[in-house]
Amino acid sequence: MRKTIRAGLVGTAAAALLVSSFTLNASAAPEHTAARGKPKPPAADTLGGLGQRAGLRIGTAVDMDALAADAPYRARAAGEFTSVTPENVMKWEVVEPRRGTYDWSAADALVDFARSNGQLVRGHTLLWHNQLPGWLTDGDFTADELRALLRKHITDQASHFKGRIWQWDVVNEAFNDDGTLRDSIWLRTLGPGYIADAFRWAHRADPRAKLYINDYNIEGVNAKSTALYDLVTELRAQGVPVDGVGIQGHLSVQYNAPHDIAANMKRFDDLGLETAITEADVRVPMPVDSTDQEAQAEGYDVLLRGCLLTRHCTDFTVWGFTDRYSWVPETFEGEGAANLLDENYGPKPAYQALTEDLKLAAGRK
Ligand code: 9MR
Repeated sequence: MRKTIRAGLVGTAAAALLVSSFTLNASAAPEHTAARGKPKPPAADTLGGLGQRAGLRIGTAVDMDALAADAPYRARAAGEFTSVTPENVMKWEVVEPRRGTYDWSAADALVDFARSNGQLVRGHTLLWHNQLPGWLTDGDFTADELRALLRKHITDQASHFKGRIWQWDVVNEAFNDDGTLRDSIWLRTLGPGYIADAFRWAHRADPRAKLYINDYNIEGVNAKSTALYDLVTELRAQGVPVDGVGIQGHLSVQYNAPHDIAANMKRFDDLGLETAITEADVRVPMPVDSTDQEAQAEGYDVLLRGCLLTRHCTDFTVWGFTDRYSWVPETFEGEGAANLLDENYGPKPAYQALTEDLKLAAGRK
């Protein structure tokens, strides 16, 4: 199966597209941020090193508890990737556990880690319906009060990290799968204009950060991705500072891989927007067998190739890199093993698949 896919890629117009997209991707990383780190080139045979040759950042979500406690995790996070995303520590409930009292310590630690390893940071996330502090969700705020709180949160957080964040996931998961806007505290109280406001506030606080809208189940062309497309078209027409679309990429081998991802990403690219794969993982029913692992490799491969075939796809981030630490088993009963490396850091076929894709891409640059 995988051989067929690869042969298809090489043998079609896709190969020609690869050549042009890699040249352009090379200019996608912001020089101002990269130059300020202590750039330490990643080893040539790592995902990050291969990605660099292909003109693309390869990132991971980072679990700060694992980073503190587990030396092999730390070494891999530092050495394999060229961008990082905090898995949890930039979320509102973590940074402002009590109203008016900020705790940036864990998030600052990640930014420092990234800087010392020459990595860029994807900030995640300024506005979400989940992981909000209790004082906010339990508070009985008027619309004016809530709007002021949101504005302050976005302004304070983006200002705190000003100049140190490459891309912000400004708005996360605003849509339902049917393309309607999600019923959240924000939509209910502030109306749909909260999305444009969030981008404007973030841009004012950190004008050089690239501002993304991020969601799941928008890999292929469907009702949700089309609604998001319509929204960003409108926002751009109104001059709202939205720079990119983040496609999370949480897949399961129980569903078809999104083979139309490149066509979907192209329509955002054609609007002049950047794109990124921001949270890739591919879960499997447990216990895992080799067929599942091949299907998993195909899932990762489809996601990465979507990015490689898209001119301004800037980054491919996995949501964790080892099965030792993953959100999946707690959320999907009976599923797991969603990452590139097993619990003992052994590479799976999916890791190999990404390596091959990047080598092909780098060789064509
Ligand atoms: O991986 C995160 C997990 O540790 C948290 O418990 C969870 C809480 O909702 O959020 C997970 O990360 C999510 C991300 O922030 C947004 N997209 C979906 C991710 C997986 O749920």
